[in-house]
Amino acid sequence: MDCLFCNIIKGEIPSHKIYEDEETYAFLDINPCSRGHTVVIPKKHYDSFTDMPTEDAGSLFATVKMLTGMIEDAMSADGSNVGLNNKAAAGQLVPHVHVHIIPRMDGDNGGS
Ligand code: DGP
Repeated sequence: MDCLFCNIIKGEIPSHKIYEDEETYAFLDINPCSRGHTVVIPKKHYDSFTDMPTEDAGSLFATVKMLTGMIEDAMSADGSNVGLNNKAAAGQLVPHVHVHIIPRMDGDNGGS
């Protein structure tokens, strides 16, 4: 199966890597909503969040939680949107589960 995010993990498509461990990989979004917008993915392929075993969702969100704090510190952000689009009907464009971390500043007007 040809998956864009699996190919990013394998290094076949370049990415700006933020973090990697045995189970997860994080990189800057190619179309950022704000500076530091990061995408966190499991290394195991699942099309959608609801396809994931709870244990793998747990390790994904452990990485998301750690990185959210680190990214806020690095960007001097006041907060973050942390979100996941589950399946195409909800706006999921890439069918490999992923979580967005979008740093926010007080009064930034929703990134617009
Ligand atoms: P979603 O709509 O939740 O499926 O978001 C997919 C995100 O993935 C979107 O914000 C842009 C990002 N993206 C898509 N293709 C690439 C790519 O080749 N490289 C990087 N860094 N990000 C990508």
